[in-house]
Amino acid sequence: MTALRLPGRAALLALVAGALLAPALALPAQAHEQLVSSVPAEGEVLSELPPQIVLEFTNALLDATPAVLIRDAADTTVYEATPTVSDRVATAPFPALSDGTYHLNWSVVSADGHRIEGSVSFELATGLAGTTAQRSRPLPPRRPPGRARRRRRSTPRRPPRRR
Ligand SMILES: [Cu+2]
Repeated sequence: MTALRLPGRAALLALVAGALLAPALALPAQAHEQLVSSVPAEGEVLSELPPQIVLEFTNALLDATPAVLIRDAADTTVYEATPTVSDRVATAPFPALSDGTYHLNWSVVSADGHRIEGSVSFELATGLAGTTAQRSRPLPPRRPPGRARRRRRSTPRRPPRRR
């Protein structure tokens, strides 16, 4: 009958256990749908252009303005598309891009009505020159706009040449 002598401690243990478990139990209810797999995969180095961008999610998607876009290493948008949504999967044609590193940004609405967004980084190493993007290397940092203007302004100040 030792258990009957310790009701206080048992109750305290139950409380502590409950307090520890509560946050863990609350998580699944708050979690949105997620990206399960993608083509290209995160961090993937592709030696061939895949035929399609494929984004697979944990649950069905709503066909509510889904969007994908690809940015190159200079953060220039080189591709934008409205993917086709079918159940848990969104697909879009894969563009003919030059070799380089890219970010694929996606935005879809999951079945619970929440818009979810994410980004997948990948690298193309096909040895081919693409048609959509001309550069395979990131652009050098842009010149401040003042420099070009200054040069243009200095031209009329030059003394006229002798004829
Ligand atoms: Cu959600």
